[in-house]
Amino acid sequence: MKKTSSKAKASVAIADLPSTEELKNSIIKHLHGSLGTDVNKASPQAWWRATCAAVNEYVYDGLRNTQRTHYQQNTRAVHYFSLEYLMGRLFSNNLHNLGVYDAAKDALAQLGLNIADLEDQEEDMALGNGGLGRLAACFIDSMATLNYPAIGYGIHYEHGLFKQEFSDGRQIERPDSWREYGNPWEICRPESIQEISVYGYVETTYDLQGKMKKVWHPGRIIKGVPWDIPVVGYQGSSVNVLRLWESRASDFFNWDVFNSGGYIDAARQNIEAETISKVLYPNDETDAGKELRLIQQYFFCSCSLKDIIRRYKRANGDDWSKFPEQVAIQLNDTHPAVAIPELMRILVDRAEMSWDEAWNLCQNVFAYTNHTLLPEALEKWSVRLFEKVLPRHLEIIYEINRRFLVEQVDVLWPGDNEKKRKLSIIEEGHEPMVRMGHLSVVGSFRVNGVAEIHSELVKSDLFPEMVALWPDKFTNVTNGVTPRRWLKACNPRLAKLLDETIGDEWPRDLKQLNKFAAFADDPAIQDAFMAIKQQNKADLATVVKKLTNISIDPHAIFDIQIKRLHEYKRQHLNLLHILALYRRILQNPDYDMVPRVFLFGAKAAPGYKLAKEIIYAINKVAEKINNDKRVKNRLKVVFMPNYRVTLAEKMIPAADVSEQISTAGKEASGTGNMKLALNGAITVGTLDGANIEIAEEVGPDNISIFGLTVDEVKALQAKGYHSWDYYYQDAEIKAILDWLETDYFTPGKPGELSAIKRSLLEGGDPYLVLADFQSYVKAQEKVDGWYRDQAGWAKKAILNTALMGKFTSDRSIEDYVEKVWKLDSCKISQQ
Ligand code: T68
Repeated sequence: MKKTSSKAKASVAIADLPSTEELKNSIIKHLHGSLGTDVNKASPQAWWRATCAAVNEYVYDGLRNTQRTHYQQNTRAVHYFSLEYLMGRLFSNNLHNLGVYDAAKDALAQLGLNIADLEDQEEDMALGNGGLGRLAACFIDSMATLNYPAIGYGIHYEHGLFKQEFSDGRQIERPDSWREYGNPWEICRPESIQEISVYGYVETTYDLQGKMKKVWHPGRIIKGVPWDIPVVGYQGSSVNVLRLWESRASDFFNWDVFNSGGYIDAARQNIEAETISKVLYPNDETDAGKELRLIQQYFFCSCSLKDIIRRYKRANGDDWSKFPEQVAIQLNDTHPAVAIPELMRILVDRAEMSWDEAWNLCQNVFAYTNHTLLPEALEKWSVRLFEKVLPRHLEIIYEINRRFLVEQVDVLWPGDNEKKRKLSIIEEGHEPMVRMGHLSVVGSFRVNGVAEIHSELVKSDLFPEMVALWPDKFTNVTNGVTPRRWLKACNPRLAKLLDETIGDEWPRDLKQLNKFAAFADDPAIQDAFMAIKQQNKADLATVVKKLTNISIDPHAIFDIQIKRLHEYKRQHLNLLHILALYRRILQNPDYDMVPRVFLFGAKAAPGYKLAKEIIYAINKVAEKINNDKRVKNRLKVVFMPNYRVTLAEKMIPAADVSEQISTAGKEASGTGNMKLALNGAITVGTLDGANIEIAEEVGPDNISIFGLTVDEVKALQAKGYHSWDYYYQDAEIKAILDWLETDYFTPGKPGELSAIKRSLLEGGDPYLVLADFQSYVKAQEKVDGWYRDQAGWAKKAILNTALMGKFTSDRSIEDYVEKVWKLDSCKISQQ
């Protein structure tokens, strides 16, 4: 008899899903048999681990079925190369995707346990900085859900993104040890260990026929140990794998040193090898340029390529001709671009393929996604460093570049040295640099940006000459988010209302949400929708109280800005608006505004001084406002500490207003904007990144747009932007900036908050905060007006949810499949 839990759908990869009773028995079995403890004395940790183990029985079933099917059918697969995966917690995600969340909840309840308490036992898997890393996590969820043969490759960092604490309002970083006591979702695969080389020198040799051969004599050999994390597709579709590499000292190498009496040296080299996967670099949108970072990039690319080739050879032997038919590799930004010369090295030096044949093969395997136009984020490596770490790869890059300049650039622009200088993979100068963006474009068959406008700017502003060379190479794939995590799991109340009104197909077919638009004017649905928002806000108020001891009123507008802290994202513009409101209240005690709670969540890169000053300023202003009786609760400001996926899941369902206020042209796409609108928040935003497409979908009545457009930004900067003019001509701006210099917010310490003013005036206000300020204030006044009409607001909020169907990561993946990967989906057969 087929046994399924009441709610579970027939799944593809997994034959029999457990009933509540079976899950309960399995949890107890694991409590005894895997955890060695008893129901009477088990800690919440032990219960959580036992439940994970019970769930894994089904996950592993799906994993085996998926892997066997892919192997038997010898499918073409995509290999997603990313230095970051911001997974968050996996417990409730896996339960939801398996379709056994309710069964598990009931089973645990019967055991006297609350599932939410167990969820809180799990540390976030924070192996990423922000949008780029979270996008990778959403994508692997979608690839599994849509049954695409796909594998994610990355680094098994021992420490993910730092934990953030505040001390007197200032950010303190603490190490994150997400797997200190082991992680129940990962499987170590010592049978698939790889060894990779770094450092050393290249010898030029000649064979008997006089043919030149380059031999790389590495200085160090490092072992890569793979950890596999099963990626469970929705309703158990496929169970794919995220394979993360951990670095270890090579046994072979240590043995040598050990024998020659160098015990301490061997230990030191062990430590160095293990350093590679120790810690995630906490810099988003900046190029760290550090040796260890380059080694991290090469380490995971080389391990992953060897893994891919091992699997390919198992099916195809030494015949390389089918490689590009079987293998697509997606480079998540330029961080894994060193995979291009590495594959060339393997083909030319190891497989002894001709350069032309190897290059042809390479160019049909790689595709590159660009995530930024910010100059400081465009990766460059000094030639000197490259030569030290990867001497043979540098030679290969030189040869790729030489041929590119001769065979492509000089053919289209004969004798044009300026073009060659601009297009060269090697940037000339005092310190010559390898440009990883150029390398990625030259070595890939497709290049995409992550939102319509961004993809246009990639072509017009970043690589115009490359477009002239290869017009068909460039395309757009607008980002998306998985509705399983970002609606179904994080907002169960709204998910239930949707199930009841439009059916339960929306989590795998988000366009179905369109049907919800028909209810936008229905008073009963409006009431239900607003009641859900109210409950979510009350829940968040409890979290806020617990984390910050600040009391907030769930009836106020919850206005949320959650994202990494960066000048271009303009958290300081938000702060200036808060100060303007505060000042208006002080000047006019009866100032009429809908009470608003401004909530922030953001980590600043540890070395980014101004970003940290902005956090400090927001915290200090918050302290003052929150304790000022004259405000009469019209304003509250909360900076949530340690913003991460798990906190996002609590904040997003409770948002009324979503702040998406980057300088136009700077935010490649944004994905938080999608999550918030999907959960019924109304966006206050600039015409930047995916905001433009969100505005197209929801329509101008349901979004509050402000500020300069990309073209206006360019025109203003071309003509010369003078932020001082705004300071002198706008009394409100002047008063606010001057206020920040006094000791009003930092009693006895004047000047403590002056960094913001300095950057906006002496610093020239590079992100046009002052230019957009009044337009922003008006957009906020519009929102305030809208909120006074609760039925009108409910309609807008409902329409935001209903019209966000485009922004599922399933659609993004289908776009990649069609425009880039050309994959077939593969139905998994059960054994
Ligand atoms: C983000 N980029 C974009 N970078 O800023 C965002 N960078 O607009 C976009 O929606 C998102 O990517 C997904 O496409 C990042 O998150 C990084 O985190 C990063 C990390 C290291 C180095 C450079």
